[in-house]
Amino acid sequence: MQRDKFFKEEKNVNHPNEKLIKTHCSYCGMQCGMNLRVNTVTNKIVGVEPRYDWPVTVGKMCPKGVTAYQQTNHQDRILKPLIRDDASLKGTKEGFREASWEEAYELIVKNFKKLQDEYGKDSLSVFSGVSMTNEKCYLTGKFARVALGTRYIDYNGRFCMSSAAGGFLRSFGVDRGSTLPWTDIHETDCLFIAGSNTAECHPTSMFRVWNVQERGGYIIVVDPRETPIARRADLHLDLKPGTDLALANGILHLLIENGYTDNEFIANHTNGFEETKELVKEFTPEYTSELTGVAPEKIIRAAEIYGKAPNAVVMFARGIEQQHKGVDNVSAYTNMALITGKIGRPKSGVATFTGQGNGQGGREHGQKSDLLPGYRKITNPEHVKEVCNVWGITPEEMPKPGVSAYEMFELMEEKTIRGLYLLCSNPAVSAPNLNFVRKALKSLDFMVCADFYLSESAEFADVVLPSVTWSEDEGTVTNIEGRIIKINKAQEPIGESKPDWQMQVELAERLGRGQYFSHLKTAKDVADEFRLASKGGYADYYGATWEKIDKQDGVFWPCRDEKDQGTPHMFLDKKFYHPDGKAKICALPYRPPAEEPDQTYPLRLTTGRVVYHYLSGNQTRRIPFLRDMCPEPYVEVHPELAAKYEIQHEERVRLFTRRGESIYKVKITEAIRKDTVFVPYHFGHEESINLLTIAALDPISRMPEFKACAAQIEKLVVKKVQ
Ligand SMILES: Nc1nc2c(c(=O)[nH]1)N[C@H]1C(S)=C(S)[C@@H](COP(=O)(O)OP(=O)(O)OC[C@H]3O[C@@H](n4cnc5c(=O)[nH]c(N)nc54)[C@H](O)[C@@H]3O)O[C@H]1N2
Ligand SMILES: Nc1nc2c(c(=O)[nH]1)N[C@H]1C(S)=C(S)[C@@H](COP(=O)(O)OP(=O)(O)OC[C@H]3O[C@@H](n4cnc5c(=O)[nH]c(N)nc54)[C@H](O)[C@@H]3O)O[C@H]1N2
Ligand code: SF4
Ligand SMILES: [Mo]
Repeated sequence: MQRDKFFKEEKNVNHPNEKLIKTHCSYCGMQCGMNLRVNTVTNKIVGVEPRYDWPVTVGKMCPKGVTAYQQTNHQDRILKPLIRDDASLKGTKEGFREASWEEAYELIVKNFKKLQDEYGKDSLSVFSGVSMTNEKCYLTGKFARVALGTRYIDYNGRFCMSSAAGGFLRSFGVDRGSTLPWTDIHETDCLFIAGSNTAECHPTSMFRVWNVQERGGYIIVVDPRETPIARRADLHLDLKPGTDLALANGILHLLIENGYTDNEFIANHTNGFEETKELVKEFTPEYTSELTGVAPEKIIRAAEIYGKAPNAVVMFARGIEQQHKGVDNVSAYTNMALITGKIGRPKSGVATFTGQGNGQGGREHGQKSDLLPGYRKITNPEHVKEVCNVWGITPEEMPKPGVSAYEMFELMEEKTIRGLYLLCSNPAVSAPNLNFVRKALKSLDFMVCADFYLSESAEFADVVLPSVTWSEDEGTVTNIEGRIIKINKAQEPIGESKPDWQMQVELAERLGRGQYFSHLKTAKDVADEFRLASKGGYADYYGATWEKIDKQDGVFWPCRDEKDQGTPHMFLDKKFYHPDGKAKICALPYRPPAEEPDQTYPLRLTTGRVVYHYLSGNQTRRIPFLRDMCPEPYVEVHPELAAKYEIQHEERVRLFTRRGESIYKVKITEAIRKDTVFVPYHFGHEESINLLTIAALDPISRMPEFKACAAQIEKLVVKKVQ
């Protein structure tokens, strides 16, 4: 029977006063299919149901997804613009008053103009995020470069996907997070998963993961913690944080030694094999074990399973990417697929678990300091010309490349950057080395923050603009697979909130740049211009019309024209995107984490997520069920380490590094290495683990090393009351 899935609105027969709006979850890169339930009398969202007709997640959702609808009409929504008159209250929640849009815009324009007149165009900056649609991400890049005319724009993907992007660009010449569709994954023979807490962070991938085992295949997990996926895996390589490059080289060594290479594939489709072979020679199981702390037998077994598997997928996430050698880690694990030829065919390949909802599309279309729409380079005159043709500016008017996210804070602190337009990110929680970052935000002359809830970062703003949640606007996002999908509007914006693209158009007009923006009256107008701007770039979305997306259950990029149905599998023709059509096998010498444990800081601190919260927690800490399930952060400590420090389960301890300190409840668990502690990062103010993390940046991706630094624990001294 032909299923009729091409209409957007369904009548909800179980609830006569409701309609269903087909859409996807607001949170992670899985972008699970859901129907939002909308009351047809009040026209408000009242609930959610999973979508079984969505091929990627087939009716699965996680605790965040099933409660995501509660964000829209939440009591904490900002309903009108907020202005703070007393700058001395910056850094607190205090001192905001409601204002009209006109007053807020006037104040922003006055201050932005004043700063640019006095200190030049580049005194302003834009810091954005990728929980937004492609259209909004695209327009944010144009807003920075055409409306503000500044070079300083970057975004939170710098803390998220930038190392994966850098590694894929180097290995393949193209950065699409997955070389194959998710609907292939359960049919492979081996999943090699490094640095991904899949069960908590991409939970709706798990039915495919377990299915691999059920079909007789193998799961190998690389993680310093015994996460839920590691617990049931066939092999858990419990390495020391920050040592992945050594492990990958050790596995490459064995794959080569034991004859698992595909020599024909190597000869015809790759470069760099001989140097790599030479480099990994010294990474014997014993030497690799010494560096990583993983038993040699486990390394041998991992190479054997991966090597023998007819099909295999190498997967990874932030555990390997958020290191100051994240790009090298990505290329090193990618080498496994390249030397064995397990890529460019169904059921085999390489994939990163894309983090944010639009972590893929949001990095392709101009929010990054050096990129323009369609993944074009701002340093390439041809690329600049192509985008200028769409924007209607001259190449001379295009700003130069800026700097990465963390480096923007450095420029704020030294007063090179004096104004900030922040949207869709909460860096006062999520950036590393927070004592410094908060100081940088405080030192700004003028700051605007667009958000739908007052975030910890909004507390530093002079003006807060009420944006809408994902359910009050429409557009596309690109999911974990590289599939462009459609987000539909379920409800009108509440209060006076507006979508970000609309604010940017209205601000551009008031900044005297209306000629480049005024034609954009709907999200669809932005979409049409955006597709055109991506046309001809390698992330080409031109053929991905909303109609086609609806009809095909999404469209994989590149999709170059009306006839093109998109590209679910990359490299089927064995053509990579480097000029010679070959992939690069990279020879990558091992280097340790930026900060190794020593006498004063003998422990390794690593950070990450729990299933109940999302990123900085500004959204999920407000949802009662999620807050109840995980009300506060904690530090995971192995029983032997706890015994050594004489600390008990649930006792509060001081955790500190060279950069900062905080107090956490202890969670004693055998699921962590004895030399490592872990803290989830979803909490604000004095609870933020980023007060302690290190801003050691990867030389290529400029990704901070969130996953490894040196730390120490101390019992709290209880002062006796006199
Ligand atoms: N519940 C939930 N889901 C989410 C998110 C969320 O905030 N909450 N965020 C989304 C986003 S934006 C992202 S980026 C993804 C992140 O998804 P993941 O990368 O899976 O999540 P993390 O918890 O950051 O880290 C993954 C694992 O890396 C391990 N790890 C730490 N150090 C190392 C190391 O040196 N090497 C290796 N191999 N592993 C290490 C940690 O123990 C952890 O289990 O999740 C997405 N999904
Ligand atoms: N220690 C440590 N730190 C980390 C990480 C880690 O593993 N460890 N992971 C890093 C990673 S992978 C990531 S992705 C970052 C994420 O860190 P952030 O960028 O801070 O992520 P969010 O909490 O999603 O912040 C988004 C903010 O924008 C708002 N928002 C959501 N949608 C919209 C919208 O459409 N428009 C507007 N204007 N606002 C919106 C939300 O309410 C929220 O306040 O954190 C990084 N920081
Ligand atoms: S897995 Fe990700 S996209 Fe799916 S419901 Fe959970 S948070 Fe939403
Ligand atoms: Mo992320």
